[in-house]
Amino acid sequence: MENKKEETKANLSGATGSPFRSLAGSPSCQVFTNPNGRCQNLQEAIDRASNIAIVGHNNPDGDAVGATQALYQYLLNIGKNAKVIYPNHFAQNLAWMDLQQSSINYQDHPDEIKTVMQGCDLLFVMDFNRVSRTESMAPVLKEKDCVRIMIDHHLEPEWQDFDIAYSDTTVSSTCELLYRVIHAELNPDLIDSHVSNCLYAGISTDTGSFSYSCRHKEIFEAIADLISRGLDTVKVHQNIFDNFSESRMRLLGCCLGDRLIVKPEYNTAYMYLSDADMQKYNYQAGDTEGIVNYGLSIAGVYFAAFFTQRNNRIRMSFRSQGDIDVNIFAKENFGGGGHKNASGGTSYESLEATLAKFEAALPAFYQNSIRPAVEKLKKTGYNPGCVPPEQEQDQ
Ligand SMILES: [Mn+2]
Repeated sequence: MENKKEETKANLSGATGSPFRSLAGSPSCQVFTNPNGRCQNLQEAIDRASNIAIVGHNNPDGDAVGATQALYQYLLNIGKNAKVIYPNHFAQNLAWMDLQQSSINYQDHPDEIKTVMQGCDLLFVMDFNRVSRTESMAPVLKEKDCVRIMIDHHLEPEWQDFDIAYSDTTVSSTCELLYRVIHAELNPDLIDSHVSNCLYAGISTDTGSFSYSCRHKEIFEAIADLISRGLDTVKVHQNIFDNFSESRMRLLGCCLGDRLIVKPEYNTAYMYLSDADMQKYNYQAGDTEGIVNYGLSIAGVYFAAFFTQRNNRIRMSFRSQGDIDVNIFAKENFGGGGHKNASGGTSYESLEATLAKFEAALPAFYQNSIRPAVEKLKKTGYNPGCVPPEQEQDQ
């Protein structure tokens, strides 16, 4: 696998033509079938498999949990033996999707996961496109030799690592893409109410409750179809968004009340939480999810950042609107990256040094990106507020 890594998308084409095609009914979805792969057909791969492992990315979010659990339930519905695996914990408000409470995480159960991986003959990689996004679990995935299938919506997949890869960077979420894949290549009649609820969970969380990445009519057509298959939109919303712990709400209060810095001269706002803050508010997995977006909800703020310190490591989230390219900002200043409007990075410096570095980078970023973008936004008379799916490197 390692030497194959050198291959680029351009030279993956074999003598028989391009290994890329589009998904039936979804021209924006690229399907890669590896010319050197072990299986060319999704249904066939599932039919042949005895033990299936379904993996989500590190810090699994609503879309990762939704897509893995929807696929898991789908496979159970056809009598398949499958296991859902995550590198670490998901947030407690997503737990309802793991109906059987049978998923396992590498952080707590490394040996059990190694055993599952040894016995599996089909591996699904959901909501990420490079093995490194499973962090500490990556070596286990890297060495596993079996049929690998990726379904994902992020930029720049490592195509050659998969036998079949479905990639669409224009959809809202992996859950929306999985819905389309099931329709085009599997059996949509097997989408039951739980599959529907999980798919909707991923779609609604990756669009910030339908506030971005949802301008296309197909997303609502999919939801209409899911409702006819048993989706309960109210129940899913309540489970996810009205299910926070008291400590998460108080942590949010701390951010907004005491840790918010607004820089109107740069159309920028940022928040930070120190290790001590996280401890004081009894931080649990997922508690800081979405907090960065509060910065953007301030009038006149088009660039928001959020810094969280844990165990001497600082995670950064950047969000922007319009043409403000936080992918470049994250890359140039913090070696991170992601998307134009949603990026992240990591720092191992102190919180003070990291914040100082951020502030020092603001004037140049304002001149080069923020100011022209804001001028353009103002000319259009309204704020398009376009934020693509959340993806942060090093998350
Ligand atoms: Mn996603």
